[in-house]
Amino acid sequence: MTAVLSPTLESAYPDYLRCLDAADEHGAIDIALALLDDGVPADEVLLSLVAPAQAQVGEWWQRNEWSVAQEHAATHVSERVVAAVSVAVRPRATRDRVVVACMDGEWHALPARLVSEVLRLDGWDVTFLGASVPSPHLVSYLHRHDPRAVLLACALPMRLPLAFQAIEACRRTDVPVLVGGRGFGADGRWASKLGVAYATDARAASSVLATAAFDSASAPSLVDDTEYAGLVAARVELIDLALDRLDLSRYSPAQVDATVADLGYIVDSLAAAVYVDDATLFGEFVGWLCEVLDSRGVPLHTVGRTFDVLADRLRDFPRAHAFLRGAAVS
Ligand code: B12
Repeated sequence: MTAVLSPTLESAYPDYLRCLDAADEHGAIDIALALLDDGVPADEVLLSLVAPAQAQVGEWWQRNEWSVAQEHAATHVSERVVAAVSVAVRPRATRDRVVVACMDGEWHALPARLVSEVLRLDGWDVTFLGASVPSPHLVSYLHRHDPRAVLLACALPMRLPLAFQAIEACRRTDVPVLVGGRGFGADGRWASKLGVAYATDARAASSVLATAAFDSASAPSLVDDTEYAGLVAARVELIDLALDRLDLSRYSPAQVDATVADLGYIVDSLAAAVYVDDATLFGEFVGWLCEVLDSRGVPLHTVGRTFDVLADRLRDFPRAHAFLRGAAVS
């Protein structure tokens, strides 16, 4: 990924990536603090150094150039950098209280954390609840603290139906909801389908929060969810069916586990695409899946065969059937 950075940041960026690669926590913190000393604003350090470096980490993992362990080590370093920047700057809250949370099942806490810190720098009094907050607990927290708004993060499009449930649960507390994260699509198009206010990043979130009545929600434009409900009900059966048709005799136990997980992602992404009635959600997922599998030496014809098996079973599911038939496996 090519990040567009100011000259000072530009020269620091490769060194920062090297620190992530070496899991060099102190080196990475030194780089971030030196940038602050040089007058680079803290939000710039968070959004133009830490955030693109994390996206780069994701691409290395996606292409199988980095292991999960390397990604975890790098993410830990970035978390420490965010904490160090936050301690160094210590902004004072001058604006209302807002709550930032990852929806249930969402483990990408760092993006939401970056958003929280940048909002703090902009004067908001932020409570960051972290990863995977179960909706009932979030709701009771909102009842108790009655913030100006709750910001919900979703990083994976396949989780959109669950995101909508979390949004609806929060709305019943009368606390305005603002969402963000890659899960809502690059341009937030699936947030508009769900009829919820969306911000592309933390700076945009701050502007939206400053707008009165930003969550005067438009109605969601979801088609009837009978087909989605049918897919959810058939989830286990679909995974079993696809597993039956694969020749797993030469797979190691770890490969079988990974295959089961991938089949779960396929069914969940298909169901999410049906939910928002958008073939591009499934198409983007398939592009990502093919890159992940191809870089790990999995022959892509197995994906094509799996889609045939699922499409055959899902003849009575018009949208799911069309999305499977329209998916380009390459
Ligand atoms: C670190 C990481 C993890 C860590 C997270 C740890 C942590 N403490 O956060 C762990 C190991 C848990 C993880 C798990 C998984 N991950 Co992951 N992960 C990443 C990675 C490398 C970095 C995340 C990050 O910090 N990004 C940096 C932030 C700043 O980027 P950002 O999301 O664009 O955020 C900006 C905006 O979107 C916005 N924003 C974000 N959130 C919010 C919220 C609000 C309210 C607002 C207003 C704005 C906003 O503002 C941010 C700042 O500008 C990303 C790569 C990537 N491109 O992000 C993959 C990535 C998101 N993960 C991915 C995947 C597939 C997974 C797993 C499914 C992997 C697996 N097989 O288990 C699981 C799912 C776990 C789950 N159920 O949540 C894929 C998603 C692919 C896709 N097309 O859906 C990615 C893109 C990697 C890749 N290139 O393939 N992951």
